[in-house]
Amino acid sequence: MYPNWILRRAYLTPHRTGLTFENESWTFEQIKQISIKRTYQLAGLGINHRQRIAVLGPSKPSLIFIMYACMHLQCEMVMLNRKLSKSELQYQIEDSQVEMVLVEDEDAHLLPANTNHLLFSKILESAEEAVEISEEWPSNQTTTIMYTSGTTGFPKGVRQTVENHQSSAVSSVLNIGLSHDDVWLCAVPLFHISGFSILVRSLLYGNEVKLYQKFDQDGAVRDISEGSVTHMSVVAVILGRILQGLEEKQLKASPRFKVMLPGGGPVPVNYLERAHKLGLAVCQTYGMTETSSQTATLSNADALRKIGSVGKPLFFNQIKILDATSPRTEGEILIRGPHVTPGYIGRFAERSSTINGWLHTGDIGYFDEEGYLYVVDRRSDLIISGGENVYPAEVENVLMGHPAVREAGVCGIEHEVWGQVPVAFVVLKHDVTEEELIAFCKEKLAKYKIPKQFYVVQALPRNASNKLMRRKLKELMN
Ligand code: S0N
Ligand code: AMP
Ligand code: MG
Ligand code: MG
Ligand code: MG
Repeated sequence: MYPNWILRRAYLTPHRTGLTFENESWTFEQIKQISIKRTYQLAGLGINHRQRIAVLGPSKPSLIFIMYACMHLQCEMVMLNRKLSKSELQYQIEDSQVEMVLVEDEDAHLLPANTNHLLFSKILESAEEAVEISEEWPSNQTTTIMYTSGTTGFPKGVRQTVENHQSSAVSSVLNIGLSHDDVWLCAVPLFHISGFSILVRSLLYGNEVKLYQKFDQDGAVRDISEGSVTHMSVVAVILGRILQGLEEKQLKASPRFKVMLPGGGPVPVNYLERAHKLGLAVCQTYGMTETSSQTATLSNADALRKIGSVGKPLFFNQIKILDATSPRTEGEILIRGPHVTPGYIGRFAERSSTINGWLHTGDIGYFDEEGYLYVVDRRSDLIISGGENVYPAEVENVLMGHPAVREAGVCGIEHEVWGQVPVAFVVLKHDVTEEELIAFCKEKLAKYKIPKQFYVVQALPRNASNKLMRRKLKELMN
């Protein structure tokens, strides 16, 4: 058993600020009081202990208080990505068999018709029913479920347990440190582990979270240069915008600023070099939904000497390269440790997430002679656009549903703004315009998954067993 993080934190440091948003802030005691009130209101509306429910809303304190109420109720929270299309949300709601979606009013229009849901406004005006709130949580209890794409084109719901989150937070701090007067800027979505893990670290260490509803270049540049924040988690696109902002305004990071944590995909080495010139300590990290955030992170001291590396495995976990017997041999990255998911839910519930305890990531990397990990290629065919995953199979499945499309192949190309974007290659049955295909995709896919270019081709590259060779698609562009 582990302590209920919210109650324990409020007990230890009730008066310390835990959260700020725009011009408001909340102490840990206030966070506890509000989250308990929401717990009783949810109970009043018939939400029971240990139910599986989904949450959907913009990154605002209201969402955090509802999530903490769900944690008091020991519910399994399915974290819905608000950029998804209705049909993608429908899939996750059905696959997870949630009993209810708790949704911020302004996001209600995102839900598919006939979804069982409760608006936040309804929860806030509901009568309270006092229920018991446990002081302790079982370590293997599922706290959150986050969907991540799969090679089959069907997203998988990944379980993240109390132990997964807690060991991840402890490992993080053993490496990069965190003290109670630090302030972690959260401008990445709370529905991703990049954002949610910032909350968990704050509850465990008692530091403040400064929450942005969405990333804001001017605000972040101000916070970093003035020293009102000390830590920030970013993806490459966000880091790029911060560097540009600092450079244009000829500002440097405040000496109070400690760590910029870029992850979720590769980070251009040029960004890392520019960051160091601006006095911005950058610790590249490698992590994923299945590991409840970081699994290897470069430490501050090594940041320049080992530029391009994602560092060493964090304290509690092991990383090895499949079949590698010497340094610099590339192979699939395997991970083992208390932060690795115990498995999936829904249609993938029977599929094991590990083999002999090792998570096979599909990512390719190597260790150097000193034991520093380098990630050289991402898992199978995954495209990462601005930190959001696009699985080619998912887009291909949608395109093949169009009556004019006989075959479809999707791959990623480099992109100035987003790092990578998807492009599509189609073999047609009859004529169709690009506009029609885009409109069709819009119905079914999040915007960032819609191919930026369409190429009509005579045939797709396939191997002897008729399998699509996505790596060869790019050759058809000329
Ligand atoms: C980069 C972000 C902020 C861009 O969003 P922005 O600027 O707010 O755009 P919008 O105003 O919403 O929309 C404007 C137009 O741009 C399109 N668009 C938006 N985002 C994308 C995108 N990603 N790709 C392509 N297009 C995009 C919109 O559709 C809109 O188009 P038009 O104008 O045509 O309507 C935003 O994308 C963002 O927040 N990205 C980050 C997401 C993220 O956090 N990913 C990480 C997921 N991975 C993990 O969580 C595991 C790794 C991890 O844990 C980690 C990761 C990072 C750092 C630390 C950790 C850790 O280990 O702790
Ligand atoms: P997600 O499923 O959204 O959690 O994305 C995790 C995936 O992002 C990993 O499996 C990698 O493919 C990729 N990734 C994360 N961090 C890095 C990094 N530092 N360098 C390269 N790829 C990364
Ligand atoms: Mg994933
Ligand atoms: Mg946005
Ligand atoms: Mg991702």
